[in-house]
Amino acid sequence: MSNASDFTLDSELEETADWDDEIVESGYSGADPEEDPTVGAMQLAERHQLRRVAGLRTELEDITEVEYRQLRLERVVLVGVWTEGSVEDAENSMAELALLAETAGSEVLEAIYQRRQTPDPATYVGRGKVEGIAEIVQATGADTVICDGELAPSQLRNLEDKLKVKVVDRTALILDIFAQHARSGEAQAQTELAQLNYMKQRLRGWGGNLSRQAGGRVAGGAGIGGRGPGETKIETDRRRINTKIAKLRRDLREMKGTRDTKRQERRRNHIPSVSIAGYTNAGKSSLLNRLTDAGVLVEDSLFATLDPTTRRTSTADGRVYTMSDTVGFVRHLPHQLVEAFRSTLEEVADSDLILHVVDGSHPDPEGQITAVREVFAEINATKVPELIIINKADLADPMVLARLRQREPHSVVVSAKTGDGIADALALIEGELPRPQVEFRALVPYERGDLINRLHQQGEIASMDHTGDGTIVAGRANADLAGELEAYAL
Ligand SMILES: Nc1nc2c(ncn2[C@@H]2O[C@H](COP(=O)(O)OP(=O)(O)OP(=O)(O)O)[C@@H](O)[C@H]2O)c(=O)[nH]1
Ligand SMILES: [Mg+2]
Repeated sequence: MSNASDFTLDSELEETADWDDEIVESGYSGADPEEDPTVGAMQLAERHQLRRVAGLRTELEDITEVEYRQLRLERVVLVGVWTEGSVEDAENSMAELALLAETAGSEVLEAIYQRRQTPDPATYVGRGKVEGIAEIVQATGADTVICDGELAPSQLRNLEDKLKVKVVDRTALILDIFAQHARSGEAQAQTELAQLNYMKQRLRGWGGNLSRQAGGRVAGGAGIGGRGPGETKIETDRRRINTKIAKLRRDLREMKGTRDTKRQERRRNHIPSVSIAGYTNAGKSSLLNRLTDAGVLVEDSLFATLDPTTRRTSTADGRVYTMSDTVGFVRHLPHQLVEAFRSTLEEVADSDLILHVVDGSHPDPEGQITAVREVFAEINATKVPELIIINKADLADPMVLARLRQREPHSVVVSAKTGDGIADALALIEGELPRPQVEFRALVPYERGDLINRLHQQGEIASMDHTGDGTIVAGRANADLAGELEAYAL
């Protein structure tokens, strides 16, 4: 590696142009601040204003020595390590990191990635490349470097020592976006839980310092009497984090209880449920609005929706079912978030049908599908029937749409924006809803109008005739309702 004194980035880049672990500068250079604000940008302004006042909601003022920094991201340089796949994959990954950074409110000044077999265990990028990055950081006046992965605490520390600016990883960035976007008590608690779990692993000096200060005790175990006066600050911090985590888990269990009750009620009434899931920004909320007039927040931003919204709707023939929008997924969704949002995600696993929304205009829609299915597997949702909704047909390349249709035959192409394909999608959804199991034919007296009403909402009516003695009706109903109709069976 070059000496600091005679090091220049240009010669380094030239010298190493053919090396396997070259630094590649991607074309991405952030949003143009001179541009006229778009409607989307104006909608975003509200969120940015909010975050300036609030900062990180889970700021732990009472816990000292916490490695987790407030992400006052302003001017950032993105750094990635590209280990597999094509150049295009690497650039897509960096473009996504840039979008995430901008969603968090920062301005992206530069994006650099390095090709390596694996990230360097000490410094993430190759040790020889850290200086090059330091030079770029200085030249651009950046105050933060964001690395495209989940880094070990020691990697973050080593990089900060060398780069002299704040270094954060992709996981911290996503957690920060979630903290900014969480509205309901439940989403806030879930996000805070994920942040605390992330922080817990990053207490300064965790490990090394602890064993030193504990006065000769073997590293890895506090030993007898470890809770006494010899207890380190780090250990106190850790204990306080654990206490907070335990409280959040209790609160979340309570909130889950309320939700479970609602869900059981739906089950008892045999109301089928449809979940809308998919990659973040694919158009899930737009689709829910289009399909049910839900009026849910739609934003050209990543992770706009954190709070699931459920709407009652009905089929063309009047059967009631519910449709829910949920939190979006992303490649390598931090496991802390999957854990914390488990109860929200359980609803997806528990539904009767998943509408898996894919953005047909995205540069890598197949990659999105794969990433989303990985999360389905993690939350045990793979057994739920899945209908792929290829969205943004108005923007997408028809060739790409054809390619996706071929790969995913059980799919429908729509535009939530123009309404194209929405009628087809609805027909497919209705066809996929679970059918009531029991066939019946009955003469229902006119004073039992309540049964006919329930049949309209929960059953399938094949024929209905009004006669002098009552209504002769035939069709399918769920077991409960069929049981009640038994008394009037023909
Ligand atoms: N051109 C076009 N834009 C669309 C379409 N559907 C959604 N959008 C836009 O895509 C962006 C994201 O839409 P949302 O509905 O918020 O996406 P989401 O999947 O709910 O996103 P998150 O909640 O952030 O995960 C918004 O700017 C929408 O206006 C479409 O069919 N065509
Ligand atoms: Mg949404």
